[in-house]
Amino acid sequence: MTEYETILVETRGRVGWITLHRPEALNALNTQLMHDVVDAATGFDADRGIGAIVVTGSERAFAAGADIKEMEAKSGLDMIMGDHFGEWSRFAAIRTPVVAAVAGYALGGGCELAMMCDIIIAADTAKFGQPEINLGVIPGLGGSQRLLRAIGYYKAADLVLTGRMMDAVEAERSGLVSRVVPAADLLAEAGKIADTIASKSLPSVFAAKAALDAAMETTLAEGLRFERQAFAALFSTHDQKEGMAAFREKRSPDFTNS
Ligand code: CO8
Repeated sequence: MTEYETILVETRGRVGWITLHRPEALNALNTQLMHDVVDAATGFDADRGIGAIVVTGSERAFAAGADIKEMEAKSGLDMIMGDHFGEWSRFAAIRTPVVAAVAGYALGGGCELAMMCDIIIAADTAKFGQPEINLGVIPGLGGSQRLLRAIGYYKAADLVLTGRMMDAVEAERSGLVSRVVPAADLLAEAGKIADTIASKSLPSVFAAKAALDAAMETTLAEGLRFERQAFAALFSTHDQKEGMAAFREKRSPDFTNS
């Protein structure tokens, strides 16, 4: 397994784990960390032995945002030409479902990274926010777009315009967080969810994620068309026949990802 500078990576069964590891900076997302996460995630995505990915941080911070010290002296042109955003969209585009396991701070780019994942499990210690306005900027990795789609205009505007943080309970109530668990159970719960996803048939998991993504990005009519075609296409897989036969025979399916 590749050694990285800013993350820890391991495989547990069919789940790939990425742990952000810049403790000196509360896992702030610098360029190296972006390269490392994108490389590890796309590597897992290309591996048929992996059916789900977990991204997590430390007890104190999932990630406290993009690295302010790295960005501070840059010009607007530097930000555009350095393509500080582009590589993260490769992470957002991977086929494999990603579970974000969030404890502590998920701020700015940290909250945006969590929102590039498919399921957000929060420890009861988690704090979410888009505090960029306090720095004289605005969210730059989806905080004004994905957050609004997740929690609606008025809640998103409250966070983006005031820069305040919301706790795990408010985040779950708002629809940003899938489930809240006691901090001590966070990794075990995230692991269980990832194991469950990884036990399904890969073609149907990829199709489900693609259909959910389509819902975020297209009109209802186009999304419904996409869903219907993807649904029909799965009837040419072995696993559809196996899944339905297993139901009829009252046994667990033996999926072969084919
Ligand atoms: N960048 C760089 N270093 C950071 C960051 C950060 N985002 N957050 C924390 N650190 C560092 C601190 O500077 C400190 O380092 P040092 O000990 O060397 O001074 C260390 O981590 C510990 O932090 P604190 O001492 O501040 O810890 P506290 O417990 O007192 O406070 C907070 C924790 C509240 C999380 C506080 O650190 C904080 O407010 N951090 C900044 C949060 C923030 O504003 N995030 C948004 C950043 S901008 C952004 O994310 C834009 C995203 C889009 C960019 C796309 C291009 C890449």
